[in-house]
Order: sequence, then structure tokens, then C-alpha cells
Amino acid sequence: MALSHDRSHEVFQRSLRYLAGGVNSPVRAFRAVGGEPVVIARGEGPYVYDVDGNRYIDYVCSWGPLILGHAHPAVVEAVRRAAERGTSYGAPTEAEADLAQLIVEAMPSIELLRFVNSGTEATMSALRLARAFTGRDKIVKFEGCYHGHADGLLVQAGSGVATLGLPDSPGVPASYAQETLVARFNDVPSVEALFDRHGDAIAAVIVEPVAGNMGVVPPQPGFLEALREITRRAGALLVFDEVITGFRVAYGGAQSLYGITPDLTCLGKIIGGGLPVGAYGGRREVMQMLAPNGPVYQAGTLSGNPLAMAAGLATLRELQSPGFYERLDALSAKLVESVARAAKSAGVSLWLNRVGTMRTPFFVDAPVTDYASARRSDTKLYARFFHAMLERGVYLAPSQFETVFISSAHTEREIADTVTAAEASFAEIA
Ligand code: KE4
Repeated sequence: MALSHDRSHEVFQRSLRYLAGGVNSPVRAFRAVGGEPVVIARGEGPYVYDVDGNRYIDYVCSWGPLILGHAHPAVVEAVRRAAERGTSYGAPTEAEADLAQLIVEAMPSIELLRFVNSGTEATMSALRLARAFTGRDKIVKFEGCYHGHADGLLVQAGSGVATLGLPDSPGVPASYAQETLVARFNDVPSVEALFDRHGDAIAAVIVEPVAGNMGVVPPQPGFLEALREITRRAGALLVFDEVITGFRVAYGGAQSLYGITPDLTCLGKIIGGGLPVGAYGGRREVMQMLAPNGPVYQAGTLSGNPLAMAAGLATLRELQSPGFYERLDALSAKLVESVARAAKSAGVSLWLNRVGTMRTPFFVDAPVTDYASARRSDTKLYARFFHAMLERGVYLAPSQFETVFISSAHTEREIADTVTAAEASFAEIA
């Protein structure tokens, strides 16, 4: 029996009157999968509930931050207690030092850091710093990788840009875009070619060490090592955008998982426990260039906000519990294997990429190792699968080119229910 979405429809129609596209971030509008978004009323553990009272097993997890699930008691209590003391001071607080210390202890490549309010601010600021430190202007990014919506980074980006098939965003002056060079993920020669041609003008290479915004694409053996060597040799900085992977693929992020030491790291999502946050940090000699120590300016009214710090601290403290990542990794592996089996028995071509609790089911019958291969996915079939699962109470990413997650609130029960829904959904769309 189809779920009722009457109230979602009513609320979304009202949103359309006041909000551009009815949303505050494009991917939420369901444009890539069709239909209207369900309007969420609340979350609890592994579930979200829409305004019609329908319950869904949530695999979007707010696009990554909610590694503990929705409304985790420790996070709610920490935010409540912080709010009761006041919500913002615009002055140093102890919580900022506490959270910064946890992050520095988790990621030794980060000797100093700065909190900001989003991943976009983190990457934008890190690249300004890299340009100042090297005295160079060009940046190398990878097609299909997304680093937020700062002007120079909206070039052949992933996530919502890929989802909506936007060539690149209008409004970015050609003079900015031309400072951004684009290579192919997992393709070392494409990086070497750019350095051969522009080497002494390249300030930094920015990369998602595990791509999450073309869907999940793991780094092939040697790829990250090559980026480290090429940048070191050329005097450019290696910037790891760990906004998704930080504290997600391991407590020490992808840099600990793959044993690579970047010069700068960008963080977000999990370190704010679901509240607005970003951070960037790295080598002391680079970070010392930041005002007030040095000439590179970056500021923010709500940076290091007490509520975000409280939620981040409560979250990271939970992540330190023994066996946290091992249990989650095993559950994620079981889910992927079961869904792959279900697709195979229904005769549906599926290529599943997974790194820990990051995964993407690509509707394609060949390996997905970069943006070009990801783009071969059947996005129309993905859209049908998305809605078939939604109607069976499973909330996936409303785009083929995104990552889905699990949280520590997900249990064998939710995995079993998801597999049952997937078996029926594959049968429906095959
Ligand atoms: P925010 O500015 O959205 O906090 O972070 C930008 C960002 C930077 N780097 C990486 C690797 C990211 O994945 C993101 C944002 N991720 C998207 C989802 N893939 C956020 C979801 C959205 O845009 O609504």
C-alpha cells in the first residue's frame, strides 16, 4: 500500500513560495530522482520520520555527520547544556580548545587548525593559505570531486553539480576558473601532465582521498602516494579534503587508513555532530600564516560555536570507544554483500563501491574507478530503485552520484529490513 505524502506535499508547496527550489541545498530537491521530497519531521537513531508519520531507515545520515545516528542522547545532552549557558560569545571558549586537541591527537599531520562553519569555508580557506604559502595561484582538483561551492572549486565538480548535470556554475569569472586545473581521479599521468606544463605555478592539489561526490570511488593502490610525491617534488601542497572521510573511514581519517601525510586537511560533518562546522589545519609553518599571526585573513562570527563544539566533542568521545569502527565496518560489509546478492538474483547490474561505512550502489555493469566510469551508470534505473526503496521505508541518497552511510544506531534489524526491501525493489525494477 503506497505511503501517504499529503502533508509533505502541502509543506513543500509552501516552501516553494519562499525558498529557491523549496530547499536550502539543491540535492535535497529530488530533481535527479523525480517526484517531490518527503519533508522530515524528526530523527531517532537509524530512523527519520516524515510529516505524514512515515518511518524510513535513514542511510543519508545528513550526508555524513550523523555517524552516531539521530538524536544520540550524549549529543542532545551536550548541546542542551551548552545552550543553557548561552549560544555564542564571539570570544575564546574552552570547548574550542578541547575539540581542537582531540582532532590534533587523532590526526598528527594537523599541528594547528582553525574552525569555520562549513566544509566550503574549510576548503576555500585552506586553498587561500596554500596560495599564500607557495606564492603560486593554480590549484589542481579532480573531475567528479566536490569541495563545496567556493568559486574556484565549482569546476567539473561532483555532488549536486554532477547530480544536476550542471556544466559548471555560471557566475564564476573565467579568471577564477582558469586558475583551477582538472585531472582525473586514479589517473596519475593526468596529474603529471598538469605538473609538467604548470608545475611551478601550482600551489596545491586538493583531493577527496576517498571520493564520495561522484559516488564512492576508492583510491587505487599508489594513487595517493603518487600525489604526495608529485606535490613534494614540485613544491606544491597536498590538501586532503576529509570533510566526509574524517572520523568516518577511521578515527584518524583516510590519512591514517592509507598512511599518507598531507600538508593541509579539511574537515567538517562528523566533527560537528550534526551542527554547522568545518575546520582546516596542518603544518605549523603553513598555519602560522593565518591572521592574527600572519597576513592571510579568514574570519567567522560563529566559528568555533559553543553548540557545534559541544556536539562535536560528544560525538568524537563516542567514536573513541573500543571496536566502534570494526563493528560498523562489519555491518556495512554485510549490507553491501546482501544487496549485491539481491541485485544479482534479480538480474540487475550493480557495481558496489565501499570504504568502511561509505558506499554507493552504481547501476552499471563495469567497475567504477573514476568520474567517467561513474557517469556510465543508469541514473533512470537508480531513480526507480530510489523510489521503490523509499516506498518500502528506506531512505537512500536522492542521487546516483552521492555516498550513503550507516551509523552506530543501525543494527542487524535495519540491515535485514533493508535487504528485504531491496529484494522487492530489484524485482520491481528489473
Ligand atoms: P559543506 O559546505 O556542504 O558543509 O561542505 C562542502 C563539502 C566539502 N568537501 C566534501 C568532500 C563534501 O562532500 C562537501 C559537502 N558534501 C555534500 C554531499 N556530498 C553536502 C550535501 C549538500 O550539498 O547538500
